[in-house]
Amino acid sequence: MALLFVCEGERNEPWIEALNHHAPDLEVRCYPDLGDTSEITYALAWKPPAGLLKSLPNLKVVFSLGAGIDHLASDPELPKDRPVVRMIEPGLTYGMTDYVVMSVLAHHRRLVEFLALQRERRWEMLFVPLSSDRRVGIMGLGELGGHAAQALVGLGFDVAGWSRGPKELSGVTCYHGPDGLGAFLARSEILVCLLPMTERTQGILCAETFAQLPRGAALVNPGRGKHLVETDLIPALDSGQLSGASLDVFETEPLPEDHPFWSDSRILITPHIAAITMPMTGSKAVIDNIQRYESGQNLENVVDFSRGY
Ligand code: NDP
Ligand code: OXD
Repeated sequence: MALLFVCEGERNEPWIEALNHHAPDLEVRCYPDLGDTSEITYALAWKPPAGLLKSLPNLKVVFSLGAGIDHLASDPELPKDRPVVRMIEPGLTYGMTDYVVMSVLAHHRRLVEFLALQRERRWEMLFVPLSSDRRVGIMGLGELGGHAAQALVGLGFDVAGWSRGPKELSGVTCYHGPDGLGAFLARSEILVCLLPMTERTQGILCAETFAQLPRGAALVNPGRGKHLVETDLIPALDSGQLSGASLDVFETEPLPEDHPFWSDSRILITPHIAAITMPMTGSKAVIDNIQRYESGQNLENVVDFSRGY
């Protein structure tokens, strides 16, 4: 039994060390050094080359190195008869909550405007409402959205969330489904997108959606670049319908040098680092699941391809 680690651009050593910390007897191979492919039973992957996973004849389970699985689903040859497990681990969950709290506070406290005033050496006391008077809306109340929502409730914000099916979360006003979207948007002064990328969620952050938000709302998108119709953002900012945006993900990554978002001071940009899977805690999640599987128990966090996440 061997586990194949595939992640372009990531250093392999911390992962080999962490996987072997939790499973000293596990043989870890790193792409492209496959060796005898018939010995590979598990893969832990981020954006594997198309067709690679299909070429492993005895693969039992595919583990996604990330919470999202669009990087696997885009492989037309992904072996869907094998379970695909998405990553849920504290590094991602707490990292994302940090990012969401930071971004919501930045928009709530008008950080971009204060920074502009500082550059002009102007002392101007812009009004900032209480957090309890600020309505934040989180699209996606799963592992990441749910945790971030609870943290914002803890800071006193008036938080709502929107999910596919009905949900109950302490202190959070919950909406769901296409029928709940309008009422959810109408109250979201700061809109955070933590949806997975699916056929239904692609392009959901568009002019039609922005028009349903309160005027001057802010957008925070750490979900996926394709959630946002990028050509709709600057017109919404120019018209005043949106006041600002924090974007961590983009249709094309890295964001091309000549992209208009770079030079727009109303847009705060981070390079897809809102949350990162940590080797030690991420490996533990994988090894725990392998041990569960090997002892005949059900795997946790298996992707349901019929709903796309
Ligand atoms: P989950 O699968 O745990 O949660 C997804 C949530 O979205 C669920 O609440 C689900 O509803 C809801 N949802 C899905 N489809 C719809 C729909 N059509 N309409 C309404 N709600 C919908 O995912 P995670 O929270 O773990 O991760 C979310 C995403 O965050 C990832 O897929 C990834 O794209 C992104 N991400 C980005 C990172 C970054 O660094 N920028 C890092 C990690 C993740 P329900 O509860 O009813 O199923
Ligand atoms: C993820 C990501 O999906 O980092 O985990 O984007």
